[in-house]
Amino acid sequence: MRLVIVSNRVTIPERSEKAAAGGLAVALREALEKQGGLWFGWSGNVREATSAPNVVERGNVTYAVTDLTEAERQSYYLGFSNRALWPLMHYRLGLTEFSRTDYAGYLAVNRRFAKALIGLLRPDDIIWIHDYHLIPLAAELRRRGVGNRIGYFHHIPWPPAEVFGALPFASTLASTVAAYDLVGLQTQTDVTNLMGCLVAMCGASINGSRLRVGRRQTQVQAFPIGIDVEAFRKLAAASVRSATTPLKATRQSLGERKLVVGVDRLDYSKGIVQRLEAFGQFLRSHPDQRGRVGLLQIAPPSRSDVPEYAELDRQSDEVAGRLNAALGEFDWTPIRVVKKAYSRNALAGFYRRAQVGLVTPMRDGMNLVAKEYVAAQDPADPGVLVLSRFAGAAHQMGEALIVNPFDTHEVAEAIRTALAMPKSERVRRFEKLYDTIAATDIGWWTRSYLAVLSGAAPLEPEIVPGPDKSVKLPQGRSGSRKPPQKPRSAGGVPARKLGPVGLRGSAPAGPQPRS
Ligand code: GDG
Repeated sequence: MRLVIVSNRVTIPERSEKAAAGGLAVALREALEKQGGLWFGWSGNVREATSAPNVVERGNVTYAVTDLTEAERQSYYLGFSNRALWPLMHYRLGLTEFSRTDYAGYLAVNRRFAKALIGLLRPDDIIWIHDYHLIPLAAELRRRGVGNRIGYFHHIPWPPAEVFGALPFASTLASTVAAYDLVGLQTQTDVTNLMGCLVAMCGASINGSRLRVGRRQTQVQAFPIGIDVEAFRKLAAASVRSATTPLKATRQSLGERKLVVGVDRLDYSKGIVQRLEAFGQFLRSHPDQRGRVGLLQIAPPSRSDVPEYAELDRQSDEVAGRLNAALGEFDWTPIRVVKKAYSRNALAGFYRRAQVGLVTPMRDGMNLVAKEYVAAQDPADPGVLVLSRFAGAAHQMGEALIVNPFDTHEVAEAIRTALAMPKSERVRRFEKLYDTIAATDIGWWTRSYLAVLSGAAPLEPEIVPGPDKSVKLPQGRSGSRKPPQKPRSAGGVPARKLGPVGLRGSAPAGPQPRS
């Protein structure tokens, strides 16, 4: 039985590993290589006209990628996904830009992906769809008669109904969630919010972790994503002996000085500007620390075609420049912001060298950097994690110094507390954090999710509701509700019930997140 993963962006790996800046990409590649199967999605390329997917084999993984037209990239990716859904899901209504053309493009690409995927599916495939770009994909597959088990994992937060409801057509989009057999979210808070949206907007009823809309039943559950803890621990331990350029140069340039590290895509959800301000506040409140500690912020650029990201790029330069000018010395630069991606080896080395890991997103689904920082520490002399209470990771990692990223003074004081923390206390906190992330690592996450998906309740021959009649979409895509069709299976083969996918472990093992 094959595993089929679908995600917005698929990078066909080169023979040699390259630096990758996306948490989703890093996590999924690790998961699929262990399991084997098919990975379908956007190639990242833009073409005048789209054609059949390009299929490439790499070991036990088949990659099937399709290009987007420029109009699709604008509406589906940059527009609806990244200017409407991303800010909305991160509770940033002020940044949410809705356009009907973008929404129509988003639905159209999901339809096109569904059509292309159907040609590649086998009747007993188990399908795992990832992230907010593809929320309506299962509804499109079901509409075309796909009866396979289909799961969805939502990597980013899901906001409460009061926030989600600000999106035009919110109830239409929410209703498509009911096409899945299993919906995974990062935390119990996200589960509660999603269920609240479906109850308020689609008249769903809830029975424990099951949600019923019409005749369809969907399991909704938290699966906090993890990292490959053991691999990261080894990388970091090896970095101590590394003679490669960035690490050697860091050792030389820092000398005895302490290091605070931040690693994030350049994204407004990550709180980078607020973090720089907090570090400046820490140096103002504790002048004795000037010259003794520096902040290294690694921030590879991301989505730079979206205006809000270009603005963040400018703003972070401005704030770092202002603070360095006000607080620096001729032989000491307090803040270094480096806007490029480093290898995983180099990152592991930066984490290991840093006395403080500063992970202060304004809102984050999970945040893998928090887990990577802990995995990279020297167990005999570990650093301290300062973690935003609004990161999903805070639900599991209560032994970090938990802060409110909106409170500059609180973050500044947490940096001071972390730098001054006695070794015994650092070791105590580290050991608990390490145990937690090791028990819920990437292998646990994949096994737990797939065990539940493969054992989900039998599918019902039901087509989820189509878009509202009232919805008038541009380009003649009115989305009028069609009568339910008789389900067909993919490729004309009769759909049949699926058994377990033969994965190790049963559902769901290991510690559950604290809510
Ligand atoms: C989404 C959700 C959720 C960063 N810079 C470099 C680099 N990275 C890697 C990190 C980490 C990953 O990127 C970032 O992961 P995050 O979890 O922090 O954030 P998102 O990219 O926003 O991911 C998030 C995640 O999905 C998984 O579900 O946790 O909440 O927003 O692995 O190390 N990697 C390399 N060079 C860099 O310069 N090699």
